[in-house]
Amino acid sequence: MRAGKDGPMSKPASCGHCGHTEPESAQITEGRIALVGHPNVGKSVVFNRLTGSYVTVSNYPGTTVDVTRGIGRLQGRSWQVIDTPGVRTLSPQSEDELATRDLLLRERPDMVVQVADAKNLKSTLMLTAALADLGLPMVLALNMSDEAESRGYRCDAGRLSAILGVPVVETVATTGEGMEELKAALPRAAPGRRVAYCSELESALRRLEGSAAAGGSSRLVGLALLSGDESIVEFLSAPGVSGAGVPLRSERGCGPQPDLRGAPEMMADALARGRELRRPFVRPPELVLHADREAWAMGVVGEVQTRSQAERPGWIQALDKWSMRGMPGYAMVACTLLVMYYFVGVLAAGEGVDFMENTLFGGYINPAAVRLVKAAFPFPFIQDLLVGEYGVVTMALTYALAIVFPIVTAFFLFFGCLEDSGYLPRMSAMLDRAFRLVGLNGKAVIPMVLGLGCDTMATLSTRILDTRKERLLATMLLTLGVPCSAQLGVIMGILAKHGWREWAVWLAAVGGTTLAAGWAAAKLLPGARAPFIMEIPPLRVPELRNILLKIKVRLVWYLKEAVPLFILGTLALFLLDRIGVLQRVEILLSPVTTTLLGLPRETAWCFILGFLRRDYGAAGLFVLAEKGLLDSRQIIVSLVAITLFMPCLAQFLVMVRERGTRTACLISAFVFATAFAVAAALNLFLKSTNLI
Ligand SMILES: Nc1nc2c(ncn2[C@@H]2O[C@H](COP(=O)(O)OP(=O)(O)OP(=O)(O)O)[C@@H](O)[C@H]2O)c(=O)[nH]1
Ligand SMILES: [Mg+2]
Repeated sequence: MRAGKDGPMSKPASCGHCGHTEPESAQITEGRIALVGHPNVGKSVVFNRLTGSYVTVSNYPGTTVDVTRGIGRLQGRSWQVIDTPGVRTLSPQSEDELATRDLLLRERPDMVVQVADAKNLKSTLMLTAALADLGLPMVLALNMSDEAESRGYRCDAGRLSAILGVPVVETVATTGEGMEELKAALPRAAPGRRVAYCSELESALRRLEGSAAAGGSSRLVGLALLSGDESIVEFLSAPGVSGAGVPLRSERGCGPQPDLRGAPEMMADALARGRELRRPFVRPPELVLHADREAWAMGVVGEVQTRSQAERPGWIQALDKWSMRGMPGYAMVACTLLVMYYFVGVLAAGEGVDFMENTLFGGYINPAAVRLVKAAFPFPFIQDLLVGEYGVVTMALTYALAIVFPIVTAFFLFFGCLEDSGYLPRMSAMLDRAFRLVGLNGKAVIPMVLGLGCDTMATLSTRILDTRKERLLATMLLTLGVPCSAQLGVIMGILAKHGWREWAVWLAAVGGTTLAAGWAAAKLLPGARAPFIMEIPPLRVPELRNILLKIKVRLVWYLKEAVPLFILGTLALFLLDRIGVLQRVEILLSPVTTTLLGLPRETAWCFILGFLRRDYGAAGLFVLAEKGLLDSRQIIVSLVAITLFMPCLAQFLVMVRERGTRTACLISAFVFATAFAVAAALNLFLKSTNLI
């Protein structure tokens, strides 16, 4: 079974944060099952269970930001299973929610499995009501029933099923409990019983459905039109959309959809009618709808759920209590960063790299490779190509495997634990105030922290942000001031060998530049900052199996993506060196490297490699620093320049896809100029003050 994703990361294992491969679009399937539900309720775990593949699972809302498809054999038949980004309602607030809503409208999957958090039955049912308005056959999976039980919740699933008119199954996706029952319930999927809204809303809805224009609009589309949901207007107005199977009929089920291609007048009429019918409402229809669904959901909860004495709170609950409270909360953020520094910077980048580089590669692998190559190839050119100064083994593989590999392994381990613990959303809440300074809210902490893992993936995660301005700001700040795991590890490894002053200057230069750029851009860019709303998941002890799986997927991705680029860069350097161009490039760039930044000429190739991958450039500086070719001032200046440097190639390509070519080029040019301007100013400052 395999999985694929509708995104730039859809190539096999093209991103370490996703474990998906190409969709099996060619495979004939019975139909499509969409997994839909609130963020962070276990949809991706269910997807992995149904398809036998792996997509990223983490304990924070917004892990899945794009639609992922896989094939599952259920009840002896092949089905296409679709994992979707989490949605709170079917009136999308962000790009990831939009992807789910549009998928449901455009593709009309044959079945929807609503995956829900059994602890939050009221909000679950409010989404169930919206899905019933969509009219697709559905099954409700009350997931996380282990946690619900431990908190004293009991749900009468049979009674709930009778009320909703759909099969209801209690599951614990992480252990697989209830999964067989879920599979067995799929053939019984049925469209949910619709909620009867207040007469005002129902009559407006009838008039909208009855109008010639929206003669077939499903109840959900009608409600969206009445609610003034701008995204539905955009969706309906998009060329060719109606031909793609928008449910323009009021009947339930998933029968053939009418092809309304070439009916833009009908759309325009429906939109105008929606606007007209909104007018007589005293309270906005969307508020009326929300209140009606809430009242219905509360009534159902009262009928089917009971709560007994919950388990006594343990140490996790105590930690949870302190993690978002003033000083203890900030102290926990500082501790987390400190642990990361010691684990990744001191242990992995110091001890780990020292062992790999000097003992394993320096003592055994490289000398053996030199002997082998010299014996096998009596040609100096080949010998230099493989084991010379710019040799594939002695440079590319040594950098990739001896320097960067131990660092990324440690980082992925630390990061996996952080992701799965549920601490990231708590950190978001604590840092909300700081992020407001740069025109963002705490929600942006997630892409920013993910950027420390991989800026490319983090650029995709900006989809969880609510406004275009926030997505643009976050993309810019990720490119400018957030070093990826490998680069950060190398930087920490270099700085760990120096004193606190070097650390402080690097941090102040990078942090100060990022804050200043964010603050100025927030003032200049039009648009507003959305309020900070994020569900805080329970703190959990990370599951070892998931952490190991994530590390494996990410390391395979690193080896597949980074190592070839390291080899490519080294080959380019080797050839440039051979034809004498490298020295000329070093001379050509010396007005920048030597005069402006006060660095040795050799640093030029580190920056050139930085275009391919920033960690490769940083690894070059690491080696120059080890050889004693850089003094303290030069180390700080070069590290500040490479930290603020351009996005790597992969990040640039994702930026083009997400924000457009023009914006990606503008951001890159701005970041490039800022990196060198700040490094040059820092060089002058350090020279004149003798601070270091
Ligand atoms: N205790 C418990 N934890 C679960 C269960 N199902 C999932 N989880 C955990 O819940 C967290 C979220 O799981 P995901 O599968 O990433 O959730 P999702 O709905 O795909 O989340 P988004 O993609 O962010 O919308 C992870 O830490 C899972 O290990 C369950 O049944 N019980
Ligand atoms: Mg997910």
